[in-house]
This record gives sequence, structure tokens and C-alpha cells, in this order.
Amino acid sequence: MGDIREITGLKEVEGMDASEGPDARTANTDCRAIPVVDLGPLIRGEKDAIAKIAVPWRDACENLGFLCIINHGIDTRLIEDMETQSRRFHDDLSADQKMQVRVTKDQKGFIPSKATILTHSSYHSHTKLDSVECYVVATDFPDDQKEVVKGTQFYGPTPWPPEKELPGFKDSVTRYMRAIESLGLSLLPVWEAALDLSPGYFKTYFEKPYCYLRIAKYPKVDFVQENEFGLGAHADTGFMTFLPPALEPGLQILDKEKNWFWPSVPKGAILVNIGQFLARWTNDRFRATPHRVLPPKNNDRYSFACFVNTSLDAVAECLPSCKPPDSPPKYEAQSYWSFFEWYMKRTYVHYDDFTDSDSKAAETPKSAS
Ligand SMILES: O=C(O)CCC(=O)C(=O)O
Ligand SMILES: [Fe+2]
Repeated sequence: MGDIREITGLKEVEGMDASEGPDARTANTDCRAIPVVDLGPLIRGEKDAIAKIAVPWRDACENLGFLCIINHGIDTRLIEDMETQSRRFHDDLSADQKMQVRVTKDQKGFIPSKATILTHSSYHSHTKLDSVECYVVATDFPDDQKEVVKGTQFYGPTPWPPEKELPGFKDSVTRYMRAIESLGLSLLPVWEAALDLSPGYFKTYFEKPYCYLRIAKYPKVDFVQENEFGLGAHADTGFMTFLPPALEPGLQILDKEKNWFWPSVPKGAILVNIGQFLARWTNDRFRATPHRVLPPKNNDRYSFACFVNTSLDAVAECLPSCKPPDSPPKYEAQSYWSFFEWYMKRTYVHYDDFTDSDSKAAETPKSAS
């Protein structure tokens, strides 16, 4: 596998700073391959493709909770274009222009650096604000939809930069999000088979899928202290996440034995992982795996995780194939809306500006990030 510093691109990190201890990126963290699932047979519509793919899928979801897909049908040019659009947003717009599209009560828009801290993390102490900045685009709804008219949270529109400031940006980003959304929906039969559910089980829950895309920039940093993160340890909130690996290293994953490692992913593969909403739906049979991002050393790092979720009003109640035989399920039935609201309130320091909502999650998930 080679030397870790070679793999992570941290060759020139000296490793020690007399006053502050070692750079956190040089810690003795190994690099491991994660399960690879070939979607070729599914894309080609081969007989038995779903059943075949469901086997390694289930295994990865019950164990590491992260896998990567190859032959996924997403054009490389779309991914390259998103990298370009991400740089355009973060680097071509001024701070003022970005603040014109600052995050709304619906959690759409620009979130400046140092706005996130996972105050409820049980994975490690996390005392510094994250250095990541991001622009969030999410599913928009028709103006006359009842929740939009009523101003229900998460139903409001994405604030886009004016077309003249970033020509073509909205089109490109929308195209990418749509492609990932349809990939996610095309995988529902695989999720069903992996969870021993009848074909079409998830269909009604995904009638109006709520997707969001976090277009993130992690500025490069000369020295990283312990417990300093680009993005602190967290598990995603929704159903499934798609993440083309960033060009710069930074992502670390926590295995079941609670060891952090750097994932190694084949060229062109897309990472897939599970969100907490799905994990609680499966009574934790599938794992919502903690992961985190260390700030890059050499160049700014850009990433675009896309979260494909159920409809906001879909209610998840322990799946029939995941019910424990002799005890009640661990979690109450809960809508995605309510889970998402609970999570966001605890994750972003800006959230209190928007809501005095007293809505509560049906219960506190035992290992929320
Ligand atoms: O930047 C990355 O590689 C991961 C981003 C991530 O975990 C997230 O946005 O939830
Ligand atoms: Fe994440």
C-alpha cells in the first residue's frame, strides 16, 4: 500500500512542531481499500443483477457502512464540471456576493467557514469550529405547493447567485444533482434486496425525494492541531450519500473497532455511505458510519457530497426485516423532516437565528454525530 504520507500527499509535512506537538495529519493512521461494488450489470440491465449486487452491498452496509461504486454510469465530465463549478463559486465570488446567498432557514445557501460544530458528537472531543465553507443546493418545490405557501421549513427556495455573476453555474449544478438523484433512485431495488424487502418497498417513500448537495471548500492549512478539523466527525443524516473522492486528501472513516483510517478508492469510483435516517429505519442493521475531514496541506480542497433522501414527509418505522425478535425496535417512527430538523438544530451555530421551534425528535438517536 506504500507509505501513508505518500498516499495522502503529506510528504512535506515535517511532522513536529516544537510548541504544538505533531501535525495531526501525520498521525499513524493506515490507508485501507474499501469494498468496491460494480454496478455494470445493473446499468446494462442484466438478468439477476439486483440480486447479485445486493450481496456485497448488504455486507458493506452491515459492516463498514461505506462502499464505492464503479461503472456507475455518471459521466466523468459531470464530475469534472462540478469541480470547476465549486471553484468558481468559492473563489470567483467575493465574500459579499457569497453572503448575498447566505444560508436560509431552509438550510439552503452559503454557510461560511467556522459555522459548524458538532456539539453532540460522541466520536471525539471537538472543540474548534470547522474550517469548511460550503454552499448548499437542495430540492426546490413548486411555488403553489401548500408547504411552500405556508413557509414550512426546508420547503423554501435555494438562493442562487445571479446568473450574470456566475453564468451557467445553476444549470451545471442542477444537471449534476439530477444525475446523482436518478442514480440513487435506480439503486432502490438494490437497497430493497439487500434489506430482504419486497421489490418496490421504498417506492412510495421516495415519491418526492429530497436531495441536497454540499459544495464544500476546505482551505489549505500549514499546521493542524489535534482536534482541529475541516469537518468534524459526523454521520450523514439522510438515506444515502454519493461522494466522488476529492482531489486533495482529507477524508477519514471510522471502522467498527473505532479506528480512523484513510480510504483508498479506485480511480473513477464514487463513495456511497449510509445516513442516520436509514440506519435508524434498519434498527442499526445498516451502519451510519462516522467520518471526518482533516484540512489539506498543499492545496485547497473541494468536495461535493450529494445526499439522496426520502420525501420530507416520509415516516420511517423499523423495517419488517430488521425487527428484533424479542425486544421492541430501538427507535420510534419518525418523519425525515423531523429527524432533519432535530439534527440541523444541533449542528449549526447559525441555526438559532432562524428558529425558536420547540419541535423535538421522537427521541435522541443513541449515536448521533
Ligand atoms: O469532503 C468530504 O470528503 C466529505 C464531506 C462530508 O462528509 C459531508 O459533506 O457530509
Ligand atoms: Fe459526511
